[in-house]
Amino acid sequence: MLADKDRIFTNVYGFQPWNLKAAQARGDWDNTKDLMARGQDAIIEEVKASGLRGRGGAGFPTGLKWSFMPKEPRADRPSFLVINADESEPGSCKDREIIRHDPHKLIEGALIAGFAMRARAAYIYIRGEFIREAETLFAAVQEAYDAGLLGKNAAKSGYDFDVFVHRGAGAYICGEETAMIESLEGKKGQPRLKPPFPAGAGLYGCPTTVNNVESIAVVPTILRRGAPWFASFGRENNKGTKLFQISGHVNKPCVVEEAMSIPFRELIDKHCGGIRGGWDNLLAVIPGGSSVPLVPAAEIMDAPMDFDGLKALGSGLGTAAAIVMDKSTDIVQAISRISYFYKHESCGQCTPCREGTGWMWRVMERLRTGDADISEIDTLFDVTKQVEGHTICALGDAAAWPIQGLIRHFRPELERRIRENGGVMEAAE
Ligand code: L3W
Ligand code: SF4
Repeated sequence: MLADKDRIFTNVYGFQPWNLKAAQARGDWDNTKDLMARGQDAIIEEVKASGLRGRGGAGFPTGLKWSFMPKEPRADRPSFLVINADESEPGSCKDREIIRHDPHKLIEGALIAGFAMRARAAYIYIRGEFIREAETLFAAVQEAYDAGLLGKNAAKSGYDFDVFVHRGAGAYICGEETAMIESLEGKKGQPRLKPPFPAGAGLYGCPTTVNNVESIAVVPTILRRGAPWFASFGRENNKGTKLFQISGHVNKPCVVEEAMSIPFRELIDKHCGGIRGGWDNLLAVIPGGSSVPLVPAAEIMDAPMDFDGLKALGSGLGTAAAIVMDKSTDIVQAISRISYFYKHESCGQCTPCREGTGWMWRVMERLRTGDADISEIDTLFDVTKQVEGHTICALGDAAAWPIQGLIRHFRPELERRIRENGGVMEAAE
C-alpha cells in the first residue's frame, strides 16, 4: 500500500482548507521560481524521466507531448496550454476532487508546465455542471494573482503567465481535445480531424498542448521529489502514483491515490472494504471509465491496474475509474444504458457514429428484452467493428468497445434471453 509520505494529493478528502495559505503549509508554491530556474528543457527532461503518462484516458507520455511544442514561439503565434477539467466520463470523479480540495497543485502545475512548453497562458476548461468546483477554481486563481504567483513575473520567476478558467456547457464531447479547443474559440464543440495535432495547430490555430488536470497537478511534486522517486512506483512503462476511483458494488466506494500497477484485489480490499457480498459475488468490472470494455471477475482479480495490464485483458486503464458490478447486476441493461449515453452524446458530425450509436443502442435494447434473433448478436458485433476506427474522434470507439466486451464475455447470457423469449425472428433496424 502506498505510504502516506508518498501521496501527492495529501488533501484529496478535504480535511484541510483548499486555500493558498493551507496549500502553502502543505508545500505547494514552495520556491516555485527555483524549480523554473532549472530551465525549460530540463523540466521537460525530468517529466520524461519520471515516466508520467497522460491521466485523461489515452496515456500518451506527458514529457514527449510537451516536447512537440515550438522552442521559439513566434510573437504573432503564441503557444497555449489547455487543461482538460471537463471530467464527464461515467465513473470518473478524480479531477473534481483535485479542484475541490487541492486547486493550487493544479495552478502551480499550470505555471510550471506552461513555462516548460513556452506557453503564454493556460486555459482551464471546467465541466459546466461543476458549479461549486468552478467557484473554488476562480477563487484559487484570484488568490494566486493577488499573491503575485500568476501574471507578470509570475512567482518572481521573470516569466509572464496567465491562467483563465472557462466553463463548459454540459457536452461530454467537449472533453475531446479538439472539440474543447473549438468550444474555447466560441464555436460548437465538434472534434477536428487529426492530424494536425494541437501541438501543430490548436487554439486559434496556435501551438497548443491539452493535458488532463491530474497530469498537470502532479508536476510540481515530481520536480520537487525527483523523477526517480515518481518512477519508483508501478512498473516499466506504467510508472508513478495514480488516483483510482472505485464505484459500484464495493462496500466503501472511494477515490484513492495508490501506486500504479496495484493488483485489483488489493486495491478493493485495502481501500473499499471488499466486494459487496464477498469476492464470490463479483460479476465483472469496467476498469477505466465507461469507454473501455468490461472484464469478467475471474480475469480482473489479480490483474495489475495499469495501462499494459488491462490492455492485455482486452480493456484499458482509461481514467482509472473502476465500475464494479456484482451478480445482482443486469449486465445487458448496464451496457445498454452505456450505449444510450454515447448515442446521446454523439456530436453527429460523422455518419458511423451518428447513425451507428443509435442503431447499436436500439439493438442492445432488444437484446436486453430478448426480443431479437440469435444471429443479430453477430450482426451487432460486426457493426461495432464498422464504427470502431472509422470516425473522426474516439467517441465512436468508446461506443463500440463496451458492446464488444459484453458479446465477448457474456454471449451465453444474451442467447439465454433470446431463447427464453422464444427467439423472435426480426431484422435489425
Ligand atoms: C502529436 C502525435 N501529438 C497523439 C496526442 C494527442 C492527445 C494525446 C492522446 O482520447 C482517450 C479516448 C477515450 N503528435 C500524436 C500526438 N498525440 N499522437 O496525444 O491522443 P489519443 O488520440 O491517443 O487520445 P484522445 O483522443 O486524447 C482520450 C478515453 O481517453 N477515455 C475517456 C476519457 C474521459 C475523460 C474525462 O471525462 N475527463 O478523460 C477513457 O478511457 O475513450 O480513447 O493529446 O493530441 N503523433
Ligand atoms: Fe462526433 Fe461521434 Fe464523429 Fe466524434 S465520432 S466527431 S462524437 S460524430
